[in-house]
Amino acid sequence: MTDMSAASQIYQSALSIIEGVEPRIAAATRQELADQRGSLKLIASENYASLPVLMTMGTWLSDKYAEGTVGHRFYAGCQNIDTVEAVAAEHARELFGAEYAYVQPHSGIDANLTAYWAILAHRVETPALAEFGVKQVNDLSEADWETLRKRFGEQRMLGMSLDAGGHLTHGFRPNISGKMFHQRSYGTDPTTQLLDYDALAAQAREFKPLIIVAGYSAYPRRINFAKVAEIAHEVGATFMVDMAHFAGLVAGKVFTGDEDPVPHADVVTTTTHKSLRGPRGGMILAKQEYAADIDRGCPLVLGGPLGHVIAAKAVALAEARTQAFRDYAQHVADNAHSLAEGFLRRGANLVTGGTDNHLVLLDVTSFGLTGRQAESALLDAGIVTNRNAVPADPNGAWYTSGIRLGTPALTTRGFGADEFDRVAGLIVDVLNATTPTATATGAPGRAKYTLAAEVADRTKAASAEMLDRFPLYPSLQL
Ligand code: DSN
Repeated sequence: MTDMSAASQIYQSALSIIEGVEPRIAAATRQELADQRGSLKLIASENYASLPVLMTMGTWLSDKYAEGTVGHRFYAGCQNIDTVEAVAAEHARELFGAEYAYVQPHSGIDANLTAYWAILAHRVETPALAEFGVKQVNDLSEADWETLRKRFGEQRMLGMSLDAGGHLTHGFRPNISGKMFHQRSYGTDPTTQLLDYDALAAQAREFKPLIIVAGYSAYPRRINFAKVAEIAHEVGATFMVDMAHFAGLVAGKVFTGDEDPVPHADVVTTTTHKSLRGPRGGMILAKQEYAADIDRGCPLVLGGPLGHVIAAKAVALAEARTQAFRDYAQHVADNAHSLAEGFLRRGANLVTGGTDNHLVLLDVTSFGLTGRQAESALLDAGIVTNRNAVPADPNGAWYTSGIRLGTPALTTRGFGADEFDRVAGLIVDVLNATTPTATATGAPGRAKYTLAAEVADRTKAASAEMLDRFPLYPSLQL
């Protein structure tokens, strides 16, 4: 057990030392703690890492360059980073039952980019090298290299559409994946808003992608990964799952069997800081046949590994192996259910009519608001959320018609089903008290609004009562 009064002293001392060098950074760090303590954090992709995880990031492991992999580095003196990386990878393999784990990616985007290049290397580059009779790309003639570069650019990817809850890194134009691949999207059934596996299968048969990506950042339902794997393998695609949002539910054994992506996918990517509750970072799990290509991630795509963050990943993964974490993961899902029921009971509309994971997507059009207005009004009342498109969103990706809400962070503080039901009530009250401001022509605006001040005050008081009962880092006297 960590001596938490010692933790308090450590952070007090660290902040005083930082204050002596750059007081604005110490002040912003203190203020961030105060802000996080004082608001209802419902951003589905955020959490609060444990003090051991946070402390592990604040060390001289940051100072070492270690490009390469364990035991095979481009720098001397990497024995301690080797230990750190090997421990993190061992925990990841054992926790998720993966054949192989790569713990170096700095973020989810980096993990996906590394995975895509590894899949391209495995599926396109390696066969081309054999075809051209060489062992490595440097041995290719200029003409053969041009042929291979062209082949990289011809590959196809099938991913979930953004308005159904997919992620930019699944082949969309604002992300480099959209510039690398010809992309098509699969969506959800227009009536049920649930993933349409038959339509996905039909698209896969017609489009014949190199990669099918499953996973989401705003779809409030579980996915049957066994079914998608069957489709992918029928059409000869590599099946990749981006479990960034729900890795904690996989680690905590809430998603098992067909809902656990690891046994079914060829490659699984994730972040480590969302429901998994670790440091900010990324990770890749894969079948052994992809290991050698993923190991080339640094320096192929990634900058030097962050030893201090990989160490914190190891600590977080060790925490995720405990029964306490499994209980936490179950509470995350139970609390999302309670939040959803709270909305439905109060007459609000939810995309797909509910949730069975860690997030809820509230359609705010019935309140006469855009997602942007709802997001801002909720923030004025001390509730931190983010706006999100809903399927076939009439307000587009900027203003949107939805608010995405997740339970991982407040569940870490100790909120239970009753508190989440109350949170649903507070949100409905705020949205009912928010009125769009008309534009100069008299049409309803999409950004500006007014919120009744007494409702904002009442909401802050009700939130403060719950936040006081479930303090963040209670042993930290800062
Ligand atoms: N930023 C993460 C999220 O909010 O879902 C994913 O990119």
